[in-house]
Parts: sequence; C-alpha cells; structure tokens
Amino acid sequence: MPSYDPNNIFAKILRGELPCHKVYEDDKVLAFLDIMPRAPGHTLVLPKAAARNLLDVEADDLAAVATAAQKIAKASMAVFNAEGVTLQQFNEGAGGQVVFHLHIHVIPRKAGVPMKPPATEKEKPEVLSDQALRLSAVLKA
Ligand code: DGP
Repeated sequence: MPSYDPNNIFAKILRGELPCHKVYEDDKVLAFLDIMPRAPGHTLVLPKAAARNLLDVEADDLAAVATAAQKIAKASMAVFNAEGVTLQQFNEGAGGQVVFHLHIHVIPRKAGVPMKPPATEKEKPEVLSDQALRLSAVLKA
C-alpha cells in the first residue's frame, strides 16, 4: 500500500489550509459536510491523525472516528428528518477510495429515495452552511 500523502485534500482541510463546512470537532476527530453530497446532510468523519484508510489507522483513532460517526448519525436523523442512515467507508482505489485520508461517510436516508451517484453535483455553499449550522447546533446541545 502507498504511504500517507500529507498533501491530500483532507489533510489540507485538517491543517486549515482549505475551508470546510464543519459539523463536529474533538481532540481526535473532525467532521464536515461532503461538498458533493449523495443526500442532504452527507457528512465525512475523519481522524485528525494521519491515516490513509482502515488498513493503517491506529485502533484508538478508529474508535474515536466510529464514536463520532455514531453521534453524527443520531443527530442527522433529527436534523434531516431521516428515516435511516447509511455509513460508507472505502479503502484504496480498488475499494472505491478517492481521497486518501481515512473518512467515514454518514448519509441520512429517507425511505424510497435513492442516493445520488458518488461525486456528481456540488451543493451550493449557502445550503451547506445552513445544514452545517443546524447539525453542529444539535451536536453541541
Ligand atoms: P471516497 O474517497 O470515495 O470515500 O470519496 C471522497 C468524498 O470526498 C466524495 O464523496 C467527495 C468528497 N470530496 C472531495 N473533495 C472534497 C472537498 O474538497 N471537500 C469536501 N468537503 N468533500 C470533498
């Protein structure tokens, strides 16, 4: 497996070099909205530590990411009136991974509404700002 590339786009977001619509942060985890959501509220949950994917992440960072993903899944049920939540996590190109810093997708779902295909359409920044505000408010409560 290739080594971790510190210039991947999520590493730049983690260092504050690129913006994001943040929904949650703690000492080990950052979560922000996907700019090409497969459904409203589609969130990416990342370890702050450098990890390419599930295959090289330290166990404590993985545990922190999983715990945060659960919190965000529960909050997104309320904020987006969801009836379910899909979690996705891809490893290496062959496994569907495009950005090589570990992330879990948390995607609120409604019955009978299919997810959009991956990375098809950029959401408007004002829509993402509003969603991030509402989700982060519930997560802070
Ligand atoms: P994957 O590596 O296959 O799990 O997919 C990467 C996801 O990251 C995809 O859903 C689109 C999203 N994405 C790509 N570039 C950016 C970005 O600059 N900002 C944000 N918030 N999401 C991004």
